Amino acid sequence: MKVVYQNIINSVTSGKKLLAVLIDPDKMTLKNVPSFISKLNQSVASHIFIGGSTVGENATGILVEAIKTHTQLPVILFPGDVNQITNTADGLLFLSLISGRNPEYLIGKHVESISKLSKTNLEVISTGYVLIESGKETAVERVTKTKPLNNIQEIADTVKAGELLGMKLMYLEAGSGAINPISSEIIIKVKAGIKIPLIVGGGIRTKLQLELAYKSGADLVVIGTAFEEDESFFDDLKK
Ligand code: 1GP
Repeated sequence: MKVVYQNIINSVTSGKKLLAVLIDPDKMTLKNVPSFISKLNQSVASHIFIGGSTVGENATGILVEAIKTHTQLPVILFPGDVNQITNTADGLLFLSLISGRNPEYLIGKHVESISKLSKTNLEVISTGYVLIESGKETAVERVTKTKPLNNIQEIADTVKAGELLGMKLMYLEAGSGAINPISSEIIIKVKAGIKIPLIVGGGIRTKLQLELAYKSGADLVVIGTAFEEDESFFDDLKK
């Protein structure tokens, strides 16, 4: 059953905030999966996102299978490339990098992915992906050869254009390990202009920063690096 998106909408409607833990297949060993997921299960995390900028062939499928034997939480692909598509997940963020002007990441990879996607049963969720300036060059910037946005009106207009194009989710990305998370000012401005759920990620390392993102209007926050660097962060986020 394809319920991932509907469940996000239901949470947003009822005012429930969501947290996705991002796992990079390049950085997670299969041996560490049981203990990592056990801590994750005891936290307020509501989703697991899987993806990275440079992941080897087949690594994603094997990792998702292992994770799914330890949790009931939805596992969503957040792919850096077409080779990260695997049928073992529940859904896929079909990301278009609308902050950039590289046709490969606006539509090219999407066309390339169709033969693979059509052999899966994944729930495909159209998502506008907006890279925001955060203090240092990020992997997304390097891989996609696009520049992040820093003008607040341009950010808000980009997001609105994505919504009007029919995108179902909007993802404000500061980049993995960003020095500065997306500012409250940007989140507030963007949220005021759209009706679709807003995802915010990049550089969030503390409970305070997480709560600030929620307060500013993020519906779903994504955190990866903070858990990679120190799994005891799960203790701050217990159910
Ligand atoms: C990266 O937004 C995600 O794509 C999460 O970022 O790793 O900095 O938490 P962090």
